[in-house]
Amino acid sequence: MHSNLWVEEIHNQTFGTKFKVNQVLFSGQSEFQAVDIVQTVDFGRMLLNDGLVMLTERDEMIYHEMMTHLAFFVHPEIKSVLIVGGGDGGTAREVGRHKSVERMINVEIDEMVVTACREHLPQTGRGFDHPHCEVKIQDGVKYMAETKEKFDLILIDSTDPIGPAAPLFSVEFYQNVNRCLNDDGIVVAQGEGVFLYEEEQKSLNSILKTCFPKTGIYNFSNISYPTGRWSFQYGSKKYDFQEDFDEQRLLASDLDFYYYNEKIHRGCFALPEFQRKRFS
Ligand code: AG3
Repeated sequence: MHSNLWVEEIHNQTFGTKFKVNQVLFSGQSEFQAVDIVQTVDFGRMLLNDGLVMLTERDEMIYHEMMTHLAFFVHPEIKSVLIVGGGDGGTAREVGRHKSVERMINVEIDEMVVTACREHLPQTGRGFDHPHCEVKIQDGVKYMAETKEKFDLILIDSTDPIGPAAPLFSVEFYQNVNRCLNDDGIVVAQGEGVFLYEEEQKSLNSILKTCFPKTGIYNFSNISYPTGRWSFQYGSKKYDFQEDFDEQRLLASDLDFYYYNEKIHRGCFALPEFQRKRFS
């Protein structure tokens, strides 16, 4: 037991989020990034890639539910899902809760993340055990450029646009995403932070607008990411996340959520004025 061990995510050398830690469970350097799993005192186990907080057990449900479930209550029947990134398994776990899903492929570039999470982060790692989930250790950009398969839903569960995830934030990548979506398909992507990531939010939004007729951004709050206010962004060929929300289907569903509900679905699109102006 270390008496004074902390991990700190520093943003821009000016702002930090700090967590007290009991124990380091895994620490490795892959071909792509540093991968650490630590036991925090108050927030369960935590995954960090290159020192950036990817998740904690205490609040990962918020991120993974908000990444996954809105699309499922907008599109009438999602049968095939591709996850790009998501090496911790949390997104696969949430997708696997929907009975309509017949096929789920999770393409993750870094095998070390998958192996370490399966061993040290079963809360999310067990997501990969779903019978329909196929994990491919492969570069998502290359996979997207080469695959002939089409999907109803593509989820881009990436880290920030630095390091291995940088090519995921490009028009070329989203043109391939568009090509691999069925005619009523949807893409949802990790949309960066509301307060400290203005440029990242803007650039992803303009990429999505270039590639899709319908786009949108929605917010959620968590503990773990810098400033605790974060977004997802979607691109869609047919459905609008607000107009085409099937509230009755959500109310009738027997899924039990930690964060997501019908009021959150409607409310998460309400952007503060400073953020709304970014996208006009
Ligand atoms: N994806 C990372 C979200 C961005 C976190 N950024 C940061 N801490 N600066 C999380 C992967 C969860 N499946």
